[in-house]
Amino acid sequence: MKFKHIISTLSTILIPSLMAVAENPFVQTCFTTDPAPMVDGDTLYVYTGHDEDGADFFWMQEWRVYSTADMANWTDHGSPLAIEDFSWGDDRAWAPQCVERNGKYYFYVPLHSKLTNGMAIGVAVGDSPTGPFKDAIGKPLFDNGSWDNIDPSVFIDDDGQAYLYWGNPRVYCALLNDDMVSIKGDVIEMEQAEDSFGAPAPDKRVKDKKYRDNYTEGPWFYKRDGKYYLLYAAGGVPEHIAYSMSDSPTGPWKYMGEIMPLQDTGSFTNHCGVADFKGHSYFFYHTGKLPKGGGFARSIAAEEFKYNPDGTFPVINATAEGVKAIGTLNPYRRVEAETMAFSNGVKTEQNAKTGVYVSDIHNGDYVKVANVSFGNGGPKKFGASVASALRGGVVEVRIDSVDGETAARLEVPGTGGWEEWTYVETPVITKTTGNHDVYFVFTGRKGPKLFNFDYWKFE
Ligand code: FUB
Repeated sequence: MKFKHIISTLSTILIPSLMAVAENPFVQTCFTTDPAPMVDGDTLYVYTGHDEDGADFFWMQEWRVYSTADMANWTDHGSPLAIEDFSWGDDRAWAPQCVERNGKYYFYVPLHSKLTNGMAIGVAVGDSPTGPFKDAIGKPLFDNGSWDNIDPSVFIDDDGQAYLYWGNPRVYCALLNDDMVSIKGDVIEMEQAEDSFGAPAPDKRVKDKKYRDNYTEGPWFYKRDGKYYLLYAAGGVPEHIAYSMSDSPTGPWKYMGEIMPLQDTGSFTNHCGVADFKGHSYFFYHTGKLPKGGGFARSIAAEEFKYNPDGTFPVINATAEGVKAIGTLNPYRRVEAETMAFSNGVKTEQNAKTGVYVSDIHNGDYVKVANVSFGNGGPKKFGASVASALRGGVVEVRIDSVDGETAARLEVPGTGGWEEWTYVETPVITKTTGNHDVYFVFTGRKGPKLFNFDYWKFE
């Protein structure tokens, strides 16, 4: 039995469905990094980097987006932005952040600049949180040939002034014009001192002196209840997460201590983002905890926390359980197959015709959808859009665990191509009411890929 399978099976025995969670790391279909949450209406989006399988450095090619309405089921929106969308960039799709202003979505990213051979900050713009995005200005937003220019974090203050923070190992701040795609005035380098960031900037440190902490990279800048927060990866490598607070958006900053101390995560970097969503506060970070994970194969995770009464942070530790569901999923409308609380074995792919779909399905793989609300009557029919260039297989719809009661058994035929989609239906065999975790367990011939899976629905 695969490791992930054992963990998931145990968790379904131990956790009743009303306590449904998105297990950490909460994306299992590929490696994801540097999570940047953004709340837009009743949805929380997370923008990420993407570590390539088998990488020996941060050779990252694209950024990805995931969303949730309930904190347990995450929809994979694929990659709406990649290195090739910036004519002036050629490498290192590092830590992003997206913010909304006046109905437009501004996607700030660091990447390697062909123009100066350093890292530069770019900005793309789109009309929706999931893109498509395009380079907003056809040139870098900031590019001076320095390797410091990574990890942009943008926040729009109550008076409309937007601020951009970034940097490794120095921390910089610039004001943005209202257009969000140009810098107003000079770039300010924040003074680093023991009081503000735990230690002076690297070139000003006294050799062998032990400092309280030190700023490294990955700033996350925002305001809450009138206080400004700057969270960051600290301590060099391995990194922990620390923070500073201020009464003003441009400092002076006061070092406040560690939020996520060093954890046994298998990743020597950490990178955080914070969001309040539907009355809860969430801390996002990354680890190397997926199978085959590590320093260049990272995965995003989340924890719920409560601010202390004075607005300071509690200490937050990494958990395998992740965060609890704060809503249910309606199975009586089309649900994308790439909406999931956990998966084992499968991957996702995307193209212009179909969008994102679940692929690489083999015998025994499965997808878990958490806290599905069947109501009192229960469904009569289950259907799914599937495609197979080979012989297809079966979607077993299991309730509450991979071995749970079978609610339906959908035969998937060969359709003549991996992109030849057909909608197949089957009667529900077992009456299912109330809230349950649903497992789509895929079975068929051992060895080959069985089919692709685009969306599903109960009726
Ligand atoms: O993901 C590439 C780099 O690693 C990020 O820009 C840093 O914050 C660190 O997480």
